[in-house]
Amino acid sequence: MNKIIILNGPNLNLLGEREKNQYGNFTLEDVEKKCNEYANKNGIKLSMFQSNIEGELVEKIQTARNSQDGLIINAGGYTHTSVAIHDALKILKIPIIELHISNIYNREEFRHKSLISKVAKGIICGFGVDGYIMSLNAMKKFL
Ligand code: CA2
Repeated sequence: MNKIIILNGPNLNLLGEREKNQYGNFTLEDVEKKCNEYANKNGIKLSMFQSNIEGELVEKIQTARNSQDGLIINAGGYTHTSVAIHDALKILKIPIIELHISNIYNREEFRHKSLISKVAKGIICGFGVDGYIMSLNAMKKFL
């Protein structure tokens, strides 16, 4: 059974509560439920983890090195700033998918730069929370 981890970065715990026009009505709990349903149907052993703390995300990435077959990351605001997350991801040998709910390229200029893209095998962005299922489907094909 393939093991996949989905990491969510800062503020994604607030999904569905604010900024609904940008990120939609679904809560992170709703998204996790949909992902778990998809994983169960598709024989994937799925883990999901959200943190607002950069170091906690780095630690999860390091742990994934020897325990996961694929990693999907929506690093939130850290996408645009975190050398530490970039460096941790760079060490992994498993496929990485960068995920964003919104299209970061039609938003403010500071969101156009991603430090994750350079180490990702593929990027899914702009499809709302459907992107989570899309990225699991895409990851299945990489494994
Ligand atoms: O579009 C995405 O998925 C983002 O990664 C979301 C981040 C943003 O900083 C990135 O540029 C693009 C923001 C996380 C969600 O922030 C919320 C803030 C308030 C209410 C709900 C979510």
